[in-house]
Amino acid sequence: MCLLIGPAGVGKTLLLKRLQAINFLSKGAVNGIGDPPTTIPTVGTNLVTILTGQKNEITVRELGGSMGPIWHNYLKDTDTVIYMIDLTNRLQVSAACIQLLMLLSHSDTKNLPFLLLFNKIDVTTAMTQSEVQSLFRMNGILKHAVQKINILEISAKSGNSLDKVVRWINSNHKQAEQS
Ligand SMILES: Nc1nc2c(ncn2[C@@H]2O[C@H](COP(=O)(O)OP(=O)(O)OP(=O)(O)O)[C@@H](O)[C@H]2O)c(=O)[nH]1
Ligand SMILES: [Mg+2]
Repeated sequence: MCLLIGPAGVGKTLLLKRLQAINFLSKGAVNGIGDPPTTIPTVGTNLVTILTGQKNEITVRELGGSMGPIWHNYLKDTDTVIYMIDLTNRLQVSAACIQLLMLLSHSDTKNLPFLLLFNKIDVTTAMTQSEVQSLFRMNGILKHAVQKINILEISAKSGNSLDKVVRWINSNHKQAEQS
């Protein structure tokens, strides 16, 4: 199972709705993706199954932003972690950074592939690469982390790069689970 974490309002539920509604395996799927469906803040967790290959389905568990402090209770069945950050929310940066560092330093995550998602790149006031670099000290975080970390800039609203998210989930998912 893939665990999707991040502070409140970063776009986790919208991402899952998009991944469920759109088949990103077929070329050109992102064209005409349509208006984003409405979301409400997630209470507890939100379990969603998405198609990641012609015959592959993977379950993703969103932990609502308010569940932040107890994320470690959900690591047991987790084989990949996605951490989402809102590029438009500068007030949330320090909390997001602390939570990310706690996740990366927890002993139970040391063998788990990590995907860092910077969401809402469709917004013109979104933080730029260099702002992210200085506010989050990304180089330092990546240098000291033991996990394999990939980074994507996406828009759950416009659909930008969501196909890459699906591919990442699929290729980092542990097939051994079933055997
Ligand atoms: N402009 C823009 N808005 C987005 C994007 N992704 C999500 N949103 C909006 O951000 C708000 C919060 O989205 P949610 O998906 O509910 O956020 P969440 O991370 O699930 O929040 P919690 O469940 O409370 O932790 C909604 O109004 C979304 O429409 C994006 O890529 N661009
Ligand atoms: Mg949610």
